[in-house]
Amino acid sequence: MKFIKISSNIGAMDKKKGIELAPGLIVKHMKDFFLKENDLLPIFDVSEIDVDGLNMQNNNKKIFEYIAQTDCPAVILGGDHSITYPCFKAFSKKFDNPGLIIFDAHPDCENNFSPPTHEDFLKVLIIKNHVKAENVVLVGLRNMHSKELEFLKKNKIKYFAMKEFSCDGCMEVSDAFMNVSRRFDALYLSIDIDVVDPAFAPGTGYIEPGGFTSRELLFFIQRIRMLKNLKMADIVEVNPKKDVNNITVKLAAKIAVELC
Ligand SMILES: [Mn+2]
Repeated sequence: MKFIKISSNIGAMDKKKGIELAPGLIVKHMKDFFLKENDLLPIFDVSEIDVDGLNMQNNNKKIFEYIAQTDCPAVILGGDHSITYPCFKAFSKKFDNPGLIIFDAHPDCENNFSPPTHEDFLKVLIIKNHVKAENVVLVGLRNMHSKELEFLKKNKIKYFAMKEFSCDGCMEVSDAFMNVSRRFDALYLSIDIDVVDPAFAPGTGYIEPGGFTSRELLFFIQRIRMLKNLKMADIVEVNPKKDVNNITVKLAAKIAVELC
């Protein structure tokens, strides 16, 4: 599998310090895993998009151009969640009916900044027609502003809130989002590490109690990995500066290895 490091923290505003360290450390810890859980060797090569961290527009342009020229499949290691904006924008130009499944505690539809930050990249992707609202699936939501909820409802965006998993069980709810994800010509998977409970992933900017266990997220990833239409993925919002004993970095590395 091809891995692309994007050491960008510029879209995380006041939460940014430390995020730029994540891609390098994730790759370092990917080497700790001997085999994947399906007993196969994890085989990967790593490249990097050179971002300066000063000008977001320049960064986004560089990222867009790089991803536009990248053959799928590929996994992107961020970086804050705003990188999904140029990545998906480039991805969407490659396929007829691209879909986006996002694991996140938040819907990231708060504002409408230009260029978008990690709090509103999804809203801007939708408003600017880089993705059809009906081709977006959100999983693991548990903290959103009322105006974000309104945006999700108005645009009929499919979402599976954290509460549904405790009521109906992981298997049942994951069957539902797997059925939707299968319909697209090409699927982009975006994983904000804060979808995991802070007990399992403390190294991130927004601590949101009541999330998935690391095993639950791995179960979902291993299922999505089997989808033939999965073409690109990203792992974002890991902050080694806020981590405890590398728990979060190692979880991100394990997710990356399972995506190989
Ligand atoms: Mn988030």
